Amino acid sequence: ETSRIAQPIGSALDRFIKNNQNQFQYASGELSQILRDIALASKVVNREVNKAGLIDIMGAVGSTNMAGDQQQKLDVLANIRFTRALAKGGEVAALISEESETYVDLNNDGKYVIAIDPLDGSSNIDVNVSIGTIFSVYRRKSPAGLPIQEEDILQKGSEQVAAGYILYGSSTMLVYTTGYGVNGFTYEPSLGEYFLSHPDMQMPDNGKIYSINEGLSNSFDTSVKEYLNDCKEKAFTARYIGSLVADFHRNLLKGGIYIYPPTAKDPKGKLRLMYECNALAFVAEQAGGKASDGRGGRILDIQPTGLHQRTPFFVGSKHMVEHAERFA
Ligand code: P6P
Repeated sequence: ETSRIAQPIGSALDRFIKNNQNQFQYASGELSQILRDIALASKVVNREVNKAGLIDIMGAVGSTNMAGDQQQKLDVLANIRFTRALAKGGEVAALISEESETYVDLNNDGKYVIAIDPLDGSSNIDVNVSIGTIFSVYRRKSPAGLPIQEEDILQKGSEQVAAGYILYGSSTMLVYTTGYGVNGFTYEPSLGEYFLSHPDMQMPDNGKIYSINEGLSNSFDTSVKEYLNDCKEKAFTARYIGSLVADFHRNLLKGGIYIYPPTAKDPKGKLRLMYECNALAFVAEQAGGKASDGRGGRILDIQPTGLHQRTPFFVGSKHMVEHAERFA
């Protein structure tokens, strides 16, 4: 394993973006500005997540979000931070967020649309388990300067021009793709900078880790039950953190599959297409992995019909997803 020496001190993320400008749509630097805005907001959220136990921002605010989750104070804080950072950048026309029922108009002159889950898995904060931010970037279809149209908002995942996540874990990482591979940056809080720690991330083609909430298995389709039995016959390892970004990230590094299948409670699956699955599907494919609905339907090909629609989600090592699909 070559030692991953972090880049020299200085805004390594900025330098990486500048050096890879050709990988960003339109060399005008708008997309790279969006990534800088997201990185900046993540530094503020990281600080708030890390001190959540110390000040009264724990617990629920007594309202629920579109996922039906008890809105955590940090959910709301994170949504404000990312919305503000993206609004200030001026490049974003509209924002789709788990925390908002409708999309948020930011700037008609903006050329991009962002879908974001500002803090996924936030119910884990109280028990100090890793959580994440998930984001997708789309170019708007309608001309800049006009009001946002539905065609700008309900775009297939294959239309993403960038996507990624921030994992607030034992260390905080920013992992993203602009369609030219996947790169991981580790945050150094004492310097307030992200450093390129995982260049050109590749998801192992195969693996022996499966991530699924087996507590719900009585309501799984037979095909999922049969696949899980196959994993157990092969003595695979069950790892389920209950925080999508953390489970996804571990599988990206070590190989594995994450499954959120249809259940009695969520017949279409629990996870949201626009701001959870599409981004991770783009990252997975760019790292050599696969993301489907478990029946051969490519996540990135799904034409959305609603901002908060759900989809079954099978994502991870290519051969593991393909094998799981054979049981369907
Ligand atoms: P369950 C968190 O609420 C989340 O959206 C994902 O981060 C996580 O993988 C999943 O839901 C956990 O859901 O039903 O297993 O508790």
